[in-house]
Amino acid sequence: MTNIAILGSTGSIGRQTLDIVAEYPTLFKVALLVANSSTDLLVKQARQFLPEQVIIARDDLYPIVRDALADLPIEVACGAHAIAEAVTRPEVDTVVTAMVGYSGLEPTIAAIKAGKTIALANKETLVVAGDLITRLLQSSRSKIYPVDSEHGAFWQCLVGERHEDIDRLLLTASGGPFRTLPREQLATVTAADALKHPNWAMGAKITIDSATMMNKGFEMIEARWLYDIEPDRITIIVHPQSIVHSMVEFVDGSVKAQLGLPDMHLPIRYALGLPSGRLATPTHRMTLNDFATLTFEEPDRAKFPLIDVAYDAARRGGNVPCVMNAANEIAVAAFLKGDIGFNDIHRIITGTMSRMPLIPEPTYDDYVATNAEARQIAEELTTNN
Ligand code: MN3
Repeated sequence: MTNIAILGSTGSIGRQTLDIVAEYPTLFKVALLVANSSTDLLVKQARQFLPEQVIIARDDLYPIVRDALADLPIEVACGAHAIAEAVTRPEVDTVVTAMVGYSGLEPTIAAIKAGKTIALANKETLVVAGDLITRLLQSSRSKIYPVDSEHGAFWQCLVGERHEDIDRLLLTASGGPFRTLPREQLATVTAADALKHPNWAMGAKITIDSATMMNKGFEMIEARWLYDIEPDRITIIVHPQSIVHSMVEFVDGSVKAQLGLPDMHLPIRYALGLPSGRLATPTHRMTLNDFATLTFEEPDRAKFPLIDVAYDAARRGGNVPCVMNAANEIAVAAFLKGDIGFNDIHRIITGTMSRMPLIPEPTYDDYVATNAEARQIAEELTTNN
């Protein structure tokens, strides 16, 4: 029996993780549920899965959750520090990090230091501080298993392979909702347009990241740290059907691909099965006849300039990807509110990156300070628009 902590249980990945827990009641038990602000769903999940502890991140919502669970023997807490403490408790084996953005960093570090297994859905953790996380993993018995479909695909393609036999990683991308839209029209698209993802049902933030293709830049950086491959050996390929979840090309010219339906339950199930093996399921079979045509194309780097911004940030390293991530969080939130246009996201990110000094080898405190400062600059660029 594996005891699971789910950080971000009311979001898309969190809810699908609970589907898997319910599917295998003899394998998994929920030890901890954490949500940012969705109190009703958090309470409902707590009543169904009966964890030892429930945490609501926002302090002001604490009384609502506490009162709603008062009749049950569930400990209720609030705030970021409670989350970082809870993931280190002995009753937790695996931490599913499915919260949004920078907030994933602190609890992930705490969980690694405590030797927990991490099922990593919060890619921003590796974007912001991949070097720090990698160093911490080297001095811990903690393991990171990726929940992202592309990185789960790399994992599966690399089973039984030697690191020196990898030539490059081929990172597939759906291309998002604006793949075929003429570039001139991007200036006037709305948040509602951007939220219509063609293949994947996801949360709002990652869906906008997918529309700008910042998400693919993040995933390139995530892969760089997970698989110890330089950014220039990771190639983004647009594959609109999202059936090939990613590929690895080896030094002999052979390419391995992992295929599956575009359903996040698959990579979550695979990550939760590691390191033992795959979790059998009667559902989710793919009929290849339904996908007789699989197509691949180059990403349009002029239309989606954040791809090159991400490669540039990855090559420069240090605190640069942290700055990029912070500015992106501010810009995406402003775009979702309708305060800025789609192309302003790129303007705010590059504007923030040009104003922030490089710290080549940041400490954890440097990352905290960089994140705060970059957010402030990005806010200024958002309002002076
Ligand atoms: Mn992905």
